[in-house]
Amino acid sequence: MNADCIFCKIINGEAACYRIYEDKYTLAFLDVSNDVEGHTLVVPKKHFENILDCGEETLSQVMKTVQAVSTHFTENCGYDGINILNANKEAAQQSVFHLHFHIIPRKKKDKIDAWITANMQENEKNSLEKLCEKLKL
Ligand code: DGP
Repeated sequence: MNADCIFCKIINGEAACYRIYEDKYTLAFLDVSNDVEGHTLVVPKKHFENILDCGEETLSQVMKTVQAVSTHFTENCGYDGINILNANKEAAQQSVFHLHFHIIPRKKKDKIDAWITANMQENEKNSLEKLCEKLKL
């Protein structure tokens, strides 16, 4: 529990939300933006900033709920697909620093483009070979 965290307040009932699903470890609730129909956030009940500090067990509990809610949305709620989005750290446009995954329900003809747009010119790009050398784990 982090006293300054809005998602911790939602989890412990100090702040309101529209709950979609809850279990011992996780909570899924509608994103306040209401920008895409059914836009839902899945969070662990324990406070972690993001996937870089949360540990495997928490991540797997959260992903289990992401999968359960996504399955429910596609099988029972009339959506044709799902995007899962997640931001880690400010540079990646994380704005609430409590681990969360966005579930974005999709319909065949909704015209949403959830894919990242390229930000580099062709001549600025490293070859995949060089990138692989730099990045492989
Ligand atoms: P991100 O940029 O990935 O950190 O997304 C944070 C999301 O959290 C953003 O889509 C808006 C949502 N959000 C922020 N404050 C609240 C709140 O008080 N209630 C709910 N339901 N959602 C919130």
